[in-house]
Amino acid sequence: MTSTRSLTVQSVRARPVAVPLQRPIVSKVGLFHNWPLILIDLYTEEGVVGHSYLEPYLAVAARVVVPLIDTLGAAAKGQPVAPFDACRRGMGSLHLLGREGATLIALSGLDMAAWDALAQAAGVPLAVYLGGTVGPVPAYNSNGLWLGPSDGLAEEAAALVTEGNFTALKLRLGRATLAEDLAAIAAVREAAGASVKLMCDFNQGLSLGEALLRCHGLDNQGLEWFEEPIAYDNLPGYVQLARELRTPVQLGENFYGPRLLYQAVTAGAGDCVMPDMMRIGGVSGWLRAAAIAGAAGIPMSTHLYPEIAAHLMRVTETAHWLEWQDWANPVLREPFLIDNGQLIVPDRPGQGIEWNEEAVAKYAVQ
Ligand code: SMN
Ligand code: MG
Repeated sequence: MTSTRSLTVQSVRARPVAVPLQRPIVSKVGLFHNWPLILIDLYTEEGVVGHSYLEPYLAVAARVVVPLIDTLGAAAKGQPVAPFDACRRGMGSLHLLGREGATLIALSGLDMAAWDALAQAAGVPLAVYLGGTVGPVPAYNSNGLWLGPSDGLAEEAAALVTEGNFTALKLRLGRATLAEDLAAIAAVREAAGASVKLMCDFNQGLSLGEALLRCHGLDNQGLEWFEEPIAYDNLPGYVQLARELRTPVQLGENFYGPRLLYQAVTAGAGDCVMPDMMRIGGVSGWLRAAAIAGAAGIPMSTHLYPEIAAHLMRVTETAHWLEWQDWANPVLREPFLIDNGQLIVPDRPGQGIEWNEEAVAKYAVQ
């Protein structure tokens, strides 16, 4: 007996775009004026089209990731839309290229589109399809406060709070001196209000020795967390930082797959985790990672991808903070809404995203 709700893959389309950023990213991972996205559409024989996007940081990444998506999509033609099966098959076919990097990024993009298609076919929001409900998700505004000149921080902090009545902001740290980091925190607090929570992100910019000095120097600042002070895969270094510091140590946006999260959690390398959808393995990878974090009692936050991440936070046992960035808004027909510092999961089938095709044509990358 075949289920009336089963879906079959017909084809996959992946289109690179580069959207303008309202506030350029000035960070230890690079300077960006535009933000590249890869828009994925998964067409099914039943007429449902699953959507997802990837944020590969570098425009050049599309040259590697798009052909991988095309290859996986062609191989999936005629197969049921079954993300866990597709993940196993995809890994099996691509493992010779390695299980991480572009391989997992391409698989994650297809995985998110597949879950979107399934929830759409069921006629319910993804959060509901996964056994949860739609509603608000506590978010912090991560749209600014980069490592640019510090004299602009106060004004920007005030504007970032106002954008959605936010109660929490992320500030990038790791300036030349401890005094400069302390001054940046003071300027943001003064402008945003003392009650606003501050996450801080070093983007792996410090050596272990520098991180120990800098983070001890900032440990009395009441920051929400120290994110990625050192290279993401230096787990012994993270163990030491987490042991020595009172401020929670946050990492995870660079974990490729749930196994790396498992290794970090079991090693005690950090106090909280924040997987990234394109590296953890899409929705399937997130669900597996969330089970590990939940069993360990480790708070789990999101990294980028606020729309699909919001659905997942509604079903994540140790859900902590959603990272809000509006960077995909220019190509979304109906951007998600923020209300009182919370991202509202819309009551629409699937993930709830459709492309604004005029904008997609405008920002297309050839
Ligand atoms: C970040 C994200 C995207 C670009 C640069 C830096 C950062 C974060 O690591 O966590 O938001
Ligand atoms: Mg980060």
